[in-house]
Amino acid sequence: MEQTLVLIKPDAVERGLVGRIITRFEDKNLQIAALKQLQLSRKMAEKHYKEHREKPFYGKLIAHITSGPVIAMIVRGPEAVKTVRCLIGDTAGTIPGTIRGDWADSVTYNLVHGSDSPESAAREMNLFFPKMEL
Ligand code: IDP
Ligand code: MG
Repeated sequence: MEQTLVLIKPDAVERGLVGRIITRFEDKNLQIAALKQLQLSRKMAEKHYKEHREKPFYGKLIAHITSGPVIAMIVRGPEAVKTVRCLIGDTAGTIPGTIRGDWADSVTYNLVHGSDSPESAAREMNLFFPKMEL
């Protein structure tokens, strides 16, 4: 079984989409192995998104992810990294039937984060759930 990190971003929490987003993962028979709500500090946000620090949208990205509470989850199942990314959809939210494709407001307010590889998943799970035995 593989594990991956999912963040339900502040726009989704604000819009009351938490339950419906979790249901998308559960409907695909993925398990929620850990879950917590937290407010990201700037330092934590910068660590999480460090690969984007030179990008033109970086400032907006950090401002958004620190703007309110997020839900952090470890999602578990066969090929969890890939399956979660498929359920989330593309970054811009152009694919109907995916979480972003159905509900995202824009590329900045695209509701949810999913790790992009098993290596990223390991790093991100350790960042958000440092004391858990993964
Ligand atoms: P991903 O979340 O689909 O993996 P990344 O390329 O890793 O997409 O970018 C991280 C986050 O940064 C995206 O989810 C999105 O919120 C934001 N982002 C990415 N590209 C753009 C852009 O071109 N304009 C504004 N925000 C962007
Ligand atoms: Mg990414």
